[in-house]
Amino acid sequence: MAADIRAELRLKVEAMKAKGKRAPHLAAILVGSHGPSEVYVGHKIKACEEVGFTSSKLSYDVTISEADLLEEIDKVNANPEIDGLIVQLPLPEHIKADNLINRIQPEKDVDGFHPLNFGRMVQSLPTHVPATPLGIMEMIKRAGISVVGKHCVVVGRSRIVGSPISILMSRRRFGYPGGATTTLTHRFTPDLAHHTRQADILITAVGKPGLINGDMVKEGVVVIDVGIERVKDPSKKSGFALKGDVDFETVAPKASLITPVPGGVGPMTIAGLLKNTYHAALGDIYTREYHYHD
Ligand code: L34
Repeated sequence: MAADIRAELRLKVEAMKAKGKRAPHLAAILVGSHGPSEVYVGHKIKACEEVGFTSSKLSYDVTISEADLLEEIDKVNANPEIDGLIVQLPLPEHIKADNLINRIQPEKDVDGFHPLNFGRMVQSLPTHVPATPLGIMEMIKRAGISVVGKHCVVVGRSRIVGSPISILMSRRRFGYPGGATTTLTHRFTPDLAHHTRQADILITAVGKPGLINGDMVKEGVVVIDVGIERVKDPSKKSGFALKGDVDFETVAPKASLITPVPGGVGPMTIAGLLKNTYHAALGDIYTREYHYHD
């Protein structure tokens, strides 16, 4: 599906260029040398190349000050040749992510993290929807999964995934299926399994490998695993294996559909980011018409 989205965007970019417009341009700020972030940003840059976008990887030493980073964001904001800007998270301890995110011009905030964009999403208004939830909604739509009236259980209430996906699944907006009864569980939920067993659609975004096992789901469940952790594995050349929140071996036999890790939500997150960047370049983020589904 991610490859399909990239192919669709590639055609749109070609059409844009044929009309004499420049290609969409994504800039990504990366601070320090956090292994997974380097991999993820690398995949984002590669995906930009594949669809014909221009990209800029803006890498800074771990010692850079917050004030200097704010200046770098101001430069991107003022650059009319750049449509989208993301600040890859996590950041070093001495930098407050919110201060950087709040500085990004909302039209260029293709992560959808700026309070203005997040607030618009909560109000069901046209906006940049965060990339991972957007990728998940796109996946649900393309898989033809029926959502309206179903019970969706979300595990984890993060700002990047859990909170926004719980809102999107309960709504029927942004052109995506929705209208689920949604339960949002988190670290203070007693008896997590009581809730997960009721899920028609289970979305986990926690970062605890194996948190969800086969005893915790019902037959026929649709499982979307957003977790991605590096677990020591001496048999691998890298020394680690990637693991989601879901114990695939025991859950997959009961699931009607399940996403793998890797090769599931990760590539769809990148597809979501590309979609947002395309719309940032078109300039229709706040005026776009959305259509209801199902
Ligand atoms: N600002 N920070 C910002 N925006 C985001 O949307 C993210 N996220 C999360 C971490 N920090 C962020 C990502 O980009 C997670 N994330 C992300 C992006 C891509 C992939 C995974 C997470 C990805 O490419 N996953 C591959 C395997 C990657 C590997 O080999 O390590 C996959 O197949 O799942």
